[in-house]
Amino acid sequence: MPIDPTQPYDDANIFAKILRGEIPANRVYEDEWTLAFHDIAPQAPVHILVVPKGNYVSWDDFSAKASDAEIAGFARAIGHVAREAGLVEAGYRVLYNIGRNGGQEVPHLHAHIFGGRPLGRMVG
Ligand code: IU
Repeated sequence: MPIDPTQPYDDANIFAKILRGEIPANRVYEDEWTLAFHDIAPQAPVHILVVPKGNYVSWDDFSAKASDAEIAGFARAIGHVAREAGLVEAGYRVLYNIGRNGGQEVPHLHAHIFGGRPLGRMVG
């Protein structure tokens, strides 16, 4: 069920629980700002989720409230994870589902990294 992107942050959401270590995830990377783990229902040979550690529901929330260091750390982590997953040469896709129209289901901002096969064009 897609979420309301303007809802207050709910710290009972599944990614908050993963971030607190309350439930397991197949983690691939962690630093001061970011955690990355394999998606539980992969849509491509590589499907990794990258989440900021701060409590942000949507991109709107993150871009308005996160510090420059958090935003830079998150962006660098996405690049690092894609590189470590061996996706740089063949290419990959980074996707954010935001809110109702975007089809977002987990109310903690996350980037999907897809790779490992041709993904097709989404625009143009
Ligand atoms: P969305 O962008 O909010 O629609 O994507 C949520 C993703 O979280 C989706 O790809 C799920 O397979 C994934 N996921 C997960 O990796 N682990 C979980 O426990 C749950 C969802 I719930």
